[in-house]
Amino acid sequence: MKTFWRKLVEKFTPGAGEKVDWEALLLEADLGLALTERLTRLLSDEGLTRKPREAEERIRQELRRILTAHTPKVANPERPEVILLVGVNGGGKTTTAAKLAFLHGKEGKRVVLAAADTFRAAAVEQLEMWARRIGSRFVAGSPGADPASVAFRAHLQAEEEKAQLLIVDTAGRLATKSNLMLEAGKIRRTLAKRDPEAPHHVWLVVDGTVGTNALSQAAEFHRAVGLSGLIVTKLDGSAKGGMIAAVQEELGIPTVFVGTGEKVEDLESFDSERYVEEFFGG
Ligand SMILES: Nc1nc2c(ncn2[C@@H]2O[C@H](COP(=O)(O)OP(=O)(O)OP(=O)(O)O)[C@@H](O)[C@H]2O)c(=O)[nH]1
Ligand SMILES: [Mg+2]
Repeated sequence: MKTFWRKLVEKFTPGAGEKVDWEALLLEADLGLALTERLTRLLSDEGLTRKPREAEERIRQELRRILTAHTPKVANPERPEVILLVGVNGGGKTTTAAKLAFLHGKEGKRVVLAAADTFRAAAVEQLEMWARRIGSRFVAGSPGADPASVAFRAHLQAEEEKAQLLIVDTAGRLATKSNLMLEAGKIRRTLAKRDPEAPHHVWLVVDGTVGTNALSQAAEFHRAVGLSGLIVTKLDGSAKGGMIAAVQEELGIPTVFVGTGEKVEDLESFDSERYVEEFFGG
């Protein structure tokens, strides 16, 4: 996502001394309608629309402010911290589950990976293969089993084994499939029966290359299951990443990690300072 900003500024500046079309530029940077409108109004109110340098600085300031407005929740160390991953097909949930397990495993935590995607046999095998490679514990259900029961059993096992972290991978689903969205809600409620604080995190995994479509995905999943964070994957590709600020602005959901490749180590904690710098071209 490193050089798109300069290209957009060029594209939307008709000529020397002329007005930059900020609205079109910001929309194309995937900042979404609400944030784009607010920023455009701000630039115009402050008389910056014809001053590209100052305008850019003002946008930079505003993005920084939006993105540093959150503080992560601290989990109770007595019980396993539970991460539930949800999202549409192919966003990168299973890969991200493995990446998270690897990251926390490196910190010395005992991690259990649960394959609550009982829809596709290949999905279970995919996670099992990762678990074996990373050295994480692995829990799965039989094909067609209730995903909520897999999550329940995985929590039981994580507690028995005194694991510090349980990561629950789920089947990809479209928000329009109401039965599947209800299923995601059921997984969430079932985990809460084991521990009222669980799941501590419900993170939506979205493919960064889908642009502002990520915003509608986030809105729909948030309505159905309630999200506490966003993981944006495939930022190593053509993604502009503007949706990270858009989702924070419109839904108040912080981005917690970003995926930067297909390898297990290609996951980074979201760093808002770095994000803002890279957004404008590093
Ligand atoms: N380049 C790149 N590829 C990624 C990243 N994260 C995941 N992928 C790839 O995206 C594809 C889909 O990833 P999965 O983890 O299987 O996605 P999923 O959300 O579990 O998919 P379903 O289970 O079908 O819903 C795989 O080929 C991954 O290697 C990333 O950060 N960068
Ligand atoms: Mg998967």
